[in-house]
Amino acid sequence: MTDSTSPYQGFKSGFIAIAGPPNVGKSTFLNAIIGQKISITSEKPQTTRNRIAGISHHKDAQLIFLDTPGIHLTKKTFNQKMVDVAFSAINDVDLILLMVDAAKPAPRSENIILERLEKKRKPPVLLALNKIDRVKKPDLLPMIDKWRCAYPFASIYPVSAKMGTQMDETAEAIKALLPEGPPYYPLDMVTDIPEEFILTEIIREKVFRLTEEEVPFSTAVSIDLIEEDEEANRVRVNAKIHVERDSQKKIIIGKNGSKLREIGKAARLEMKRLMGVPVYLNLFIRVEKNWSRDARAIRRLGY
Ligand SMILES: Nc1nc2c(ncn2[C@@H]2O[C@H](COP(=O)(O)OP(=O)(O)OP(=O)(O)O)[C@@H](O)[C@H]2O)c(=O)[nH]1
Ligand SMILES: [Mg+2]
Repeated sequence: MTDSTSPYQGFKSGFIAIAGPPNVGKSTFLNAIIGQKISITSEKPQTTRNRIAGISHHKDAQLIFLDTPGIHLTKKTFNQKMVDVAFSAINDVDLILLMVDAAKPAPRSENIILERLEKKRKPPVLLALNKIDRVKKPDLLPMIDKWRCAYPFASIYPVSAKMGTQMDETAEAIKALLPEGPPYYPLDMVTDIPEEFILTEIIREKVFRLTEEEVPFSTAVSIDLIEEDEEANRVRVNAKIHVERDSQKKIIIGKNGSKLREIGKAARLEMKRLMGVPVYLNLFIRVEKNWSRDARAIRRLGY
């Protein structure tokens, strides 16, 4: 209901943390609801490592979504850091969008999330059952009933971030749950992350998608140079791929440099799409022994 005495005239705004276990489609959902790719995605878990804001502008609302790393049980220093990032992002928001994979039986990590939320009992939690394109219709209602018993959710929405199913409906439900407030960000802003960070993420995504086993998880990327060459109408980017072992460096380079070329080409094309000009990308590989176990190295690499 619109309160005529409200300074915001019914305009809704607020922060929504997208949280949940790894690989359930949180980043895919963020990109779909923003209508632009700002957060990297992959078939592997633990793709997202930082809190990434995406701003969705409506005529009567501004929804600021925070994509977060997947919450999971772990003993590894770096993974624990990622989980901490996720929990700290859900601390200070107006709404939590808890996302789970509807096509999978619930793993334990959902329980640790619900237990934490239970203790706080605020803010409201909207449950999104994602990947319903993979669920048989008759299975859906019993699943919703099961979740309804697990926690007092503000509402439950079956969605498919990949297919774009029920996205508008979910956005409307989110809007209804937000307080009235001002638009916090300028109307042309879609994210708060700097371009340099997006470039590192693009490269990291290609490593995630094009390498296997422990290699993606041992990879971090840093940018050494972004230089606009106005005359040639292109941008030069020098970046470093950090890995933990010599064997991983070999894998990323590949036979006669083929893997590195593949990573470079995929990254370059996406950078061109993002920046609107051709990109000349130079990739270097550096072995930083066991960086993911060393808190200082983790910080140095931007986490
Ligand atoms: N079938 C199907 N696949 C989906 C859907 N949404 C996401 N995916 C796929 O699920 C995988 C994981 O997606 P991400 O968006 O990277 O998942 P995430 O939750 O952000 O993962 P982390 O960052 O690792 O926690 C990718 O292969 C996506 O294409 C969906 O609605 N349906
Ligand atoms: Mg993600």
